[in-house]
Amino acid sequence: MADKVQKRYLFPADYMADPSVHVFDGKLYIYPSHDWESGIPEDDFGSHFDMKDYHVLSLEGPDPMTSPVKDHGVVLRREDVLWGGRQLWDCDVARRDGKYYLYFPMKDKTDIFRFGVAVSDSPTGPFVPLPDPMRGSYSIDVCVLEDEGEHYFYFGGIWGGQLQRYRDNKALDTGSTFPADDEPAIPPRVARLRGDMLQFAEAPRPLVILDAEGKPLTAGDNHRRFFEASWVHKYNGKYYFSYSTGDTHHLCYAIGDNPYGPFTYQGELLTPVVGWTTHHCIVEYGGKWWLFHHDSVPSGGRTWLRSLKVCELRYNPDGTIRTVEGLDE
Ligand code: FUB
Repeated sequence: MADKVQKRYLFPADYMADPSVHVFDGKLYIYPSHDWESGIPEDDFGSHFDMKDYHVLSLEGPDPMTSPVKDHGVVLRREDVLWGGRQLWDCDVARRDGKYYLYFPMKDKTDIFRFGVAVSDSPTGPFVPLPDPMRGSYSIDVCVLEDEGEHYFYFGGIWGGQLQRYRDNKALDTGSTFPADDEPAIPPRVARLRGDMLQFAEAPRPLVILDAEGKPLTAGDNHRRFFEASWVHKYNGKYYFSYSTGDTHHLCYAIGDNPYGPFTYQGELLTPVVGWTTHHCIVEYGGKWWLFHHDSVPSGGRTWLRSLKVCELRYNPDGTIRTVEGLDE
């Protein structure tokens, strides 16, 4: 049974999606994708998500449900990225030694998703991109977890996110290959970042999600298996990996004992919203936990024009998350 909770549309002035949220020096910053009406027809590759820049938003007060939200304007443009082609999708920002690193997926000039890094002295940018993508990077949807002095980079997304084109970090000669329904699902990936934050410190590893019997979720289990939208947070010493199931539209989560996993599937944290995609992040702020996500209600269901939302997230005494109802009525 899902909880019906009060939600707030955070930024009605524009269409934004895929929120990554961090609290730096006590202030809450939102790093979203910036949707717009490109006119590109909808397809299974996500061509209609043709985003061309990023903005940074900040919360100007203590309460995500009521405090004003400030737009700091454009902080990175498609044309600033020398190696890039199109589609600036879900980004994230991390801080180390007073510098801020914006990680973003973008298709290169051959239409292959890579990750870029852009650097700033401020959490509100502007961010200056490096001339080349991160070495060995592929696919989409980044989340960076800072944990005990290290930074862990989680990524991946199937279908339009191209993760099915890779095995053991190498592009398959055969192109896209999906496992059979009874085989383990395609896993998201995790890699520790180097101390300079600009490259992976190690080859990306598969992040395995297990069922209650300790078996990896299978590719045919599409109400539970990973599709895209990784996020990791820590609660009471445990690591929570949350993600979207894509074509079945659930936001789910799994719990592990360390940043690499394995993680054991727990359940749904947000039921399907209006719009094909569902994408979120979870953050503690002001002594409460918050779920930031998006839906397509304000655009009348146009799935490529999404709006940012927030609501409180509650835990049960045993550390499981109470499911939030995605529809408001
Ligand atoms: O915003 C483009 C894509 O839609 C994201 O990368 C996915 O997670 C989905 O929200």
